[in-house]
Amino acid sequence: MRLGFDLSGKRVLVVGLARTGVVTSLFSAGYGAAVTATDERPESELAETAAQLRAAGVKLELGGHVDASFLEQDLIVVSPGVPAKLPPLELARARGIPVWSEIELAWRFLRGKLVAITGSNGKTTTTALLAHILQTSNIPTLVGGNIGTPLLALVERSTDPAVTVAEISSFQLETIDKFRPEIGVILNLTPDHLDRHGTFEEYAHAKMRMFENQLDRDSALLNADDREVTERMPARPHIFWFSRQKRVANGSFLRDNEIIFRNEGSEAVLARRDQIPLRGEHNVENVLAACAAAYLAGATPAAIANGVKSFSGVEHRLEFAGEISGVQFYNDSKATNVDAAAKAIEAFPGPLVVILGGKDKGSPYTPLRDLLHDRARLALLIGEAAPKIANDLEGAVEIRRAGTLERAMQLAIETARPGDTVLLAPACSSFDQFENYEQRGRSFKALVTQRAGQLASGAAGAAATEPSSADKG
Ligand code: UMA
Repeated sequence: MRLGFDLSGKRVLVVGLARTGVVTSLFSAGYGAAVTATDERPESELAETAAQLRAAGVKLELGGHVDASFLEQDLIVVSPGVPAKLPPLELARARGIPVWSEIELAWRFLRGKLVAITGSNGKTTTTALLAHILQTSNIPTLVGGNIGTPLLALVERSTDPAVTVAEISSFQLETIDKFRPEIGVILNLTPDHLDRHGTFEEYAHAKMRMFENQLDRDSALLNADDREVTERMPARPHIFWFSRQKRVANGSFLRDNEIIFRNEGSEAVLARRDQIPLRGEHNVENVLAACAAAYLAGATPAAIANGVKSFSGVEHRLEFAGEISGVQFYNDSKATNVDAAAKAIEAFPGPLVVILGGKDKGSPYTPLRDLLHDRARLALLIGEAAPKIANDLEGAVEIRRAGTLERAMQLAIETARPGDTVLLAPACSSFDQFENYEQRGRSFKALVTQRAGQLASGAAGAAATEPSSADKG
């Protein structure tokens, strides 16, 4: 039974007007709240959104935030991209006004079971895989959160027998209150978003808030191989583990080729390792987590195996983008931190040409040194973070500053030899040069397609101009 929240007649301020803020404003207005929505961007950049919201009766404050408005509210809902410590939010908190993330509000309205997945890396793949397994099991499934669709957008479609699979970020967890998933999953904890959270400890604290309201009857599924996770094991929920390295008493693990789930002495075989269609050892962990969560959410072993086998992967995650003259191109634009980039590089034996860079997030790039030294013939650097990356990688691998993705692709194509792999695994966010990592990934793929097309038309052109043997005679 969810807590609910009566929005009718309440004054609600929505901060940030991208995907989350628009859905939150319309949802709150639809439930009878008096909604004000604010964004630091000016109306000229938000024309369509502004028209849509005004039509729904939402009052707008654009081109900056007005402190006084933050103090005249019953509830403030912030978008994930809005810093939780924004000064007017602190003023509101000091007045006792609740500041919630959108997932808090959504949780109060969502019907059915919530499986929430967090971690530094693998969230999107695990969320998509779990949703796919549950769909394969004919369990009514909704999927959303950090993966792209705000959870509030799922509320109207949620039903009591449904399972909502939610990818949850540290930004979203920073401002929860009573948010409580029936099944909470944490995949791993490595430094990320330090530019926002300040320290690893603060970041890890935000992530572990996922479990803070869970009750004895809820489940927490944790990575037994990650010390940063095991050290922070929550006290209250029923604990399950997943492990690639050991056989756990309660949870999922590998035994030879089998993925086993064990609980209080009884065992089930959920799938086989050789059925996993994804590259990389890190994906074995994601599959172990998704299989265990699916089993806990009611999927049968047969359906889990079918779901694993038939999963086609996630866009921008070790996504094959094409082949040009014997060189394969892979798009891992979603590798927006150092650990994700390391896992992507580890998934290929080499030789690699790796494209790195973008907006720095505050972590050192030195953990990539050995991997690049062993597997890469060249690192091509783009974006704002290039000087710091060059400094951190100096001497480990040949480095060239490419500046833009276009130039990096040109250099990659010139340098790579047949059998090589060109990998976009930036280890940075994209916001210095792109709207988001999706746009960066799509640009990469478009460049591959474009270049392949040029070569094909060049070859066709050459064939067309080459005289036939009859002509030669
Ligand atoms: N803004 C302000 N004031 C501020 C700061 C920002 O008004 O002080 C405004 C911006 O001008 C902009 C809006 O706030 O209009 C930005 O909101 P947002 O960044 O939260 O954008 P959404 O489209 O709502 O996307 C968010 C998540 N974004 C972030 O966490 C940065 C999306 O995750 C998520 O898919 C979406 O909600 C739906 O839940 C993206 C992401 O990059 C994929 N996530 C990070 C990651 O995965 O590493 C955590």
